[in-house]
Amino acid sequence: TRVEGALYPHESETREVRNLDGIWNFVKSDEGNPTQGVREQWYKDDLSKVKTVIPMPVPASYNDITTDPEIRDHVGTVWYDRTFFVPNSWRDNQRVWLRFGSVHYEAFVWINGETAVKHEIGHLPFEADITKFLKFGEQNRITVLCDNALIQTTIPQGKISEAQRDKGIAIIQSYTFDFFNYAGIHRSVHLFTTPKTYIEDVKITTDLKESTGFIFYEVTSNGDIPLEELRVRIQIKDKRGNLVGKQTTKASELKGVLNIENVKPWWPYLMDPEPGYLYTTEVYLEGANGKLIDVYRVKTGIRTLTWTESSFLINGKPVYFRGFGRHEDSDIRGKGLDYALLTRDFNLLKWIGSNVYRTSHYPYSEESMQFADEQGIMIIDECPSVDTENFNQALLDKHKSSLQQLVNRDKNHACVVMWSIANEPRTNQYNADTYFGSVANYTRDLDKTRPITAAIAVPSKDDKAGRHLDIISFNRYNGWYSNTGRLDMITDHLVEEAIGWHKKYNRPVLMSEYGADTVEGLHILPSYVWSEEFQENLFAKHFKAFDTLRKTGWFIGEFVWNFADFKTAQTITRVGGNKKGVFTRSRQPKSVAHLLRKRYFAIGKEV
Ligand code: GCB
Repeated sequence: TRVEGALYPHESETREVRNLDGIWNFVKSDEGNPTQGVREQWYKDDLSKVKTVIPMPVPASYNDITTDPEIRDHVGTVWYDRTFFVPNSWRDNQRVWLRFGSVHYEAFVWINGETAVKHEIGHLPFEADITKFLKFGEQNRITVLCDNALIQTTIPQGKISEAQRDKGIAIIQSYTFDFFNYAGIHRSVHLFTTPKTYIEDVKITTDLKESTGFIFYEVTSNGDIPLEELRVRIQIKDKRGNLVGKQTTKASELKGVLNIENVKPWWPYLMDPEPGYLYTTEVYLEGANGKLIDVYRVKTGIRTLTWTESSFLINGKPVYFRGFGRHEDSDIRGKGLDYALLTRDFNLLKWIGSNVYRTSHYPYSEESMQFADEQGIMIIDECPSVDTENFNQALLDKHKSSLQQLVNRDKNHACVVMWSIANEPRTNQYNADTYFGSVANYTRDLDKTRPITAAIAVPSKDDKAGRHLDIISFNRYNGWYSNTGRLDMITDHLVEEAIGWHKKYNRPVLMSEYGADTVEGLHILPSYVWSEEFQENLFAKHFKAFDTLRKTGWFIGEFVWNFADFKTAQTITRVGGNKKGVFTRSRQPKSVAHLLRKRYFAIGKEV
């Protein structure tokens, strides 16, 4: 099976990388006519020759860039194109690849009018060898069709319907999940080169024994040179660039293990004075005669993960998670990758003393995963399945595919400490047991080194999926959705529910969501829903329950919903979006942030 986009495009002495980010041309199909452009072959020439184009930034969601509601709320297909130059120097003896970090939800890509690659499921990378479509030493054209429609067999699910509107029919996209269905070319577009025979994948796992670290590596190559004529030379460098380990395999054997003496393990933030310590694994693919063929470097954090019926340990030490559910979301850019935002968010995570977040409710950018490795922020890595219902085979296949692509992409990240296979699936429904048994086992086959969880919202007594998980995560909005405004109905309910989960499944338990919508600057005393006072009081009642639960030994973490305010579909329960952020959408603290900061640092100091 083809390894889809397994390696992030890093440059090396055998690889060049070029970025196609910038302003592209953009046009949307007419409403209700998503196949128009394909039928009329818009990809055969510049889009500007068939339609009036507007400028559109890449990476970004297209929704909030213009002032046109028809673009913000568009359902169906949109088109992008641009030209780029390919130098003569790329002509010989190499492959040229095209790689997208993410296009939501489905993408078709043409190069100079020829089909180059297709991909379904947002938030995941895809790539293709486009050498044969290119004109070297000349200008080339790339055309992208992007479809945002969600139906019952997409991940996540949605529904499309028609409704009457003034002068015609409207296409309505509905979905039950609570974040705006932003669409477009969300992450960077890269062109990169590799030699004809190249490193296709590198898989790294690590282990520790006293002061020795172990790096297990497995390299996959692809290309014309037969495996018998290939070997790999591995070099491990420490953070300062000193060589601390090396090894050359026998021909045709592209795997092995290296020992690192006096190892510096990868630790989460506040568990070590130097959290996020990374080595570099340098992979040299060589001919049997030692001739250099391809080079790729992977950052490697050396750490172990272990889990029992009551605990989760990193490097043998129990971990208590102080975290957040988050979103990739900000004004104007929507879900578009933005380095300024990314850096600000990590600064805030560290300011508040957090050691973890869940990538609710889809995979986040590869750039953010690299950041988390370096900062020692742990990640519960979630696939894009949210609010799943009406379980069926087509959905199951796609759900598995999303996990296969996710594990493939993120397997080498030290920051990833758990896979989350779903958020709030309807696990009380018929078939949920076999469906999630299948998804969990499939994920475990892909990676046995990390535990599996899912964020569940049905009451524990009705749940049919938890027995397939290693760690139970539950979402509950005491004082908000249940017993709204009743601060006196939070602590005991929460303690009882957590105990219920542990009793039913005998697994470690964490709370993956709790919170209250809060309008920044709204003050009401005594505290009242939507006010900053209410958010603070509601958090304090949760803290009381968490402190009781922590004494049990099996309660392993608390995750606020949400890190920051974010945009949702238009509804009467959301004023300008979901306001459960501890930070505003522009990343400034609400008053609860200071309260949470005291708690997260106090707990962080205990370890
Ligand atoms: C949930 C969902 C999350 C929502 C949140 C809310 O349970 O998992 O996506 O945003 O509740 O605020 O309603």
